[in-house]
Amino acid sequence: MNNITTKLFLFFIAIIMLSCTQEKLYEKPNVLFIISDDMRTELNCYGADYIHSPNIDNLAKNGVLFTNAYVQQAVCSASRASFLSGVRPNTTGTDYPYSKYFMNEFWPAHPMLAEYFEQNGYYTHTFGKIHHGPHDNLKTEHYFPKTGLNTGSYYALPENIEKGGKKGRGKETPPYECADVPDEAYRDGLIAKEAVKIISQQKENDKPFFLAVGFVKPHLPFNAPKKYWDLYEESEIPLSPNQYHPENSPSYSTNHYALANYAGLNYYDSPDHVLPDNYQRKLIHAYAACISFIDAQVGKLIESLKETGKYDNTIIVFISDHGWHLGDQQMWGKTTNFENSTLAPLIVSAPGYEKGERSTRLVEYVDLYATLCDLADIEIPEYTEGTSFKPLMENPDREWKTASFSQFPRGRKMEGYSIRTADYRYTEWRVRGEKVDSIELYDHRKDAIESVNIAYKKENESIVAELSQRLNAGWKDALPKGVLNNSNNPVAPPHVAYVDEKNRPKPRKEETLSFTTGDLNDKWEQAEGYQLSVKNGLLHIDIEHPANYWQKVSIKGLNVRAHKNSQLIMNYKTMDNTPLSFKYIAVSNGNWSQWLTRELPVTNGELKELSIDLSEAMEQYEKEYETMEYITQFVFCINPQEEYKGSLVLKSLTIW
Ligand SMILES: [Ca+2]
Repeated sequence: MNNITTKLFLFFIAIIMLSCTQEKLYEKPNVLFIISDDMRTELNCYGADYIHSPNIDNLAKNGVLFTNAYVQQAVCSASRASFLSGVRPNTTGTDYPYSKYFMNEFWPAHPMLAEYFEQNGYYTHTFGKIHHGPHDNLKTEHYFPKTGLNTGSYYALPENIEKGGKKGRGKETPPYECADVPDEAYRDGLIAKEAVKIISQQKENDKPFFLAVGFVKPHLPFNAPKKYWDLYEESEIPLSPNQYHPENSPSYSTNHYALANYAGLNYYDSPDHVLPDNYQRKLIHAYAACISFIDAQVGKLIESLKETGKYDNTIIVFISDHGWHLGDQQMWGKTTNFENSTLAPLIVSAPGYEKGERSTRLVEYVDLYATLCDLADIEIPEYTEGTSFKPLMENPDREWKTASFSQFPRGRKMEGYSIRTADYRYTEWRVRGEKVDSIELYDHRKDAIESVNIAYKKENESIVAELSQRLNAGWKDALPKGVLNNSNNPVAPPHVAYVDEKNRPKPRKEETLSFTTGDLNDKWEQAEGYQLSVKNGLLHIDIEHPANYWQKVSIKGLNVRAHKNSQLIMNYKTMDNTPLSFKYIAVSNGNWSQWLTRELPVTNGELKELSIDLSEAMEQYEKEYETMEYITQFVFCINPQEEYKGSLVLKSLTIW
């Protein structure tokens, strides 16, 4: 080659290389991030062989299924705030719902996953339930149908829609529904439909895309079209092998509010707190139908990726936000530190990585942020507190984290911190983050269903000491060999619920509630143990059984300006001359202070007026949170817990 030919040759090589580099930009992988709600690993590919989940099973065949993926806090808001931001609950400061600190300080300074991909050149669009609550605050394009087709309810059957009233669900509506309706009669069908529409538009888009699709099932109520119920024979549905509160475990390790929010049987309807077998089968059948319903929606998304020609270059992630107790440990619900709540599905299919593999290594949902960045070759922000598990996508059996971490509060004063190692789950329930109130230990080699707490057995002293040390050393101490995490985030202040001030109506000077119709004002809500009814303009509050959960009778949607002379005035009578004690809390912006008690004089069936000075409640509140500007909710119980007989009758109630 002479000199000119060489130069020309090099020039053409350079052009080709340049165009390759440009091509490369557009070859960034797309991301389809699918989130289900309250779905534990009850999937066929996870070994629940009675479940019909062909589409998610296929996804697992094309990717890596993680058998030991744990959420950091088993409730929608805290879990989502954590994995969508890439930091842990003590950094987000979000328990339930989203916190003021998270919304006003953390989020504005740290992009959530979809926003971060947008900042890195991606087209982003989110659908359905991604965050918990603040949909309007999402910075990306977002689609969220309020209800299914032609209904104003969580339900599709006319009788359930009617029973649901304004709230759409509640004490009058069943915890499940089987309706012969199309998928789009429920929100998830509409969410899938809209996502398919946007996926098909990506054919023309030369930008890579990040689409997050959040389905709202199998969250209660377990409503699904009949065709998904028909996949199951109810008599063949397996029941939990572990239906009792774990032996030697503190009473607060479980809780029982979820089914009590609906009609039908719950924890208190049976002397041993275990539901009858046929009702358990019905509930699990309904949950399974919801899983198959979601599976079909996942199938639609993947099919449309294939039709659009984007499937081969798309990372697909399938997760939930936490697990669920299906009758396990006497529970139907979440919000615990047990395996049933904290273990959740995680399947990742990514072009160029392992297919059809399972990894038994411990991973955490907080790792998702870093992992997706890593797989898409986007810089992982240094403040994130997860670890990219891309190395497990290449080699699912390699050594990895030595522990995963979860936590759950009980009220504002106690929190359980839990560590899961390959062999054990160990939990410390701490009061005010310091004094340990109780501990739990389960040996997963012998007791995978967590049925007996063995923390107090003499022979376990040394393993308890070791696990306590590891729990207190924290997550940085459990990272894979050679992995460093340089995050140094401040510990968030105590949870103060976020309220969008833009949507707040002008506060009132006082609010008087009276009961002139047969309908309970939509402000009232009774929790487990209470029955509310209106007779001749009087509200009867009857205690049916003792209840250990904090929420009793609640008056919501108040908007009364608080001041130093604020009072609650009750026009009431007592029945049967049973002395009543009245325990109450004034609530502002979702924050509660401590319970205060007032004795209610017996009235021998005559109506009397009683004023309760709210200044002490306000002082308590202000000690813990902030200046109380409004009373937004009032919560009370009568004769709580052990002495539970009695009825209170109200003619009117005024807060000013
Ligand atoms: Ca959830």
